[in-house]
Amino acid sequence: ISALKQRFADVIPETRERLARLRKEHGNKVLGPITIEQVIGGMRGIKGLMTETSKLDAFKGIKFRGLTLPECQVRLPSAKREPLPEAMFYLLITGEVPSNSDCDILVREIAERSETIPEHTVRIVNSLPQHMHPMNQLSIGVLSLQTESKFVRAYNAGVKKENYWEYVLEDSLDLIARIPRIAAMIYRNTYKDRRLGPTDPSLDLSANFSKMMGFENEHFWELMRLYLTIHCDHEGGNVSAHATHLVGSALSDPYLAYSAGLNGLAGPLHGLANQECLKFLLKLQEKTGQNPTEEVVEKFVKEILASGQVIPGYGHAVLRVTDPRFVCQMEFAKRVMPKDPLCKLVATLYKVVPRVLKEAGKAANPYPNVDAHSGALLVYFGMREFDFYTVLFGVSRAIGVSAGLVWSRALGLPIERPNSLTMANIEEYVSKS
Ligand code: FAM
Repeated sequence: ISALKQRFADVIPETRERLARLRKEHGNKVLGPITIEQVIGGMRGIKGLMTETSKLDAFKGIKFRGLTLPECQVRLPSAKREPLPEAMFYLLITGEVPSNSDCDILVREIAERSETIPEHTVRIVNSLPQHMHPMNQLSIGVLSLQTESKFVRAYNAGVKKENYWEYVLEDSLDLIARIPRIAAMIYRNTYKDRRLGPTDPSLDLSANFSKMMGFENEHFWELMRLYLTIHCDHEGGNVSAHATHLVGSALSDPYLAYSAGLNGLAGPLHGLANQECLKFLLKLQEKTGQNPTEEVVEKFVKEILASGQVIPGYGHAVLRVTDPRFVCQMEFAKRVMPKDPLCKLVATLYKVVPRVLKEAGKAANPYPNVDAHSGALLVYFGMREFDFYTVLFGVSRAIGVSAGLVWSRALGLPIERPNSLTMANIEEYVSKS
């Protein structure tokens, strides 16, 4: 039994007790009102989900098990400097920062699990047409892995509810280990020569993922470690996390559940936004040249706003400060590629856009989000295929949402079934109140 599984098994009883106490002593307390506007408006702000892995703070950004991103960068084990996504999974599952040796065991375990991919998955992914969006290919690939689900086998064999988590954890580890290989196959099939780069069993998930895609630059491996760590989780209400949780609540296995999450991530208002950001940057560069002044950039930004479009990469539904995930990518750029014109353009936009958006007075948050930077970093290393960027996001998000699934099963959370109303129901309620 691995350190991760043992540690998780240790913390489950006390967490179950906490939950039971909360339910028993406070179960009928009211957490907040629900307005009709919220019911119509995408349930914004309704406190209606319990997610253990992370919590978004409007001013500090995402907290993973209580740790801010800068704290994670300092405390999580690394291969060189950036935190390892494997360490993040350990943190999300156990609530504790792993020791270097426990993290190493997990890195090795995931590397071993990544070696085996069913033959039919390889055949299915290789048969997909090149013009199919990489996100659709990823979702199909993940779904095809479902034949391997240990949870399904255990469930059919009648395993007890209190032990579901063990098999969901097994499936999650397999999924996290295998999804990079599927993503790399999609990258090579869609844009390159269909041959995967060689892996090295002594390396971590991010390095091998990069190698399979054909990136041998070790700075790119570091970028992947950072990228896969910072995109993994953003509390429970976002579309990919919520969709995964919802489908998992029907006791669909992690492959079925995450495939659903990926389908949500593929939407332009969610994960696809990062490719929009890069398009915007390239358009700006094309129009204004390599090193435009702040004045020139400001003019361009104002024109975009005047034409009724949004500035991609800026604003957020919850955050009210610069996204710390933007900040750490900007720091990476300053360290690794200080002279890169596209990253400099990102920095110039950062000086200009918040001021312009504040002046315009509409956006609740005029600061950049995670998507404002990632494309420029990837382009620097030669990954210009921006249709693929959301797949990277998907590889990362598997870590957070499967940790969420493991917790949901460990706590025995029930099937999700909110009440829905017709417009007539609401009108009737209003007429009586
Ligand atoms: N540029 C121009 N106007 C903006 C804006 C931006 N970047 N962000 C918000 N606004 C406008 C918004 O369109 C709305 O105008 P209307 O009242 O005319 O509809 C007004 O400001 C109030 O919106 P809000 O309350 O500040 O934002 P929301 O919570 O409704 O929406 C976002 C949040 C992220 C969808 C929105 O800020 C946006 O469209 N940003 C640009 C696209 C983007 O960067 N998406 C990435 C999101 C990312 F975090 C992710 O999920 N991957």
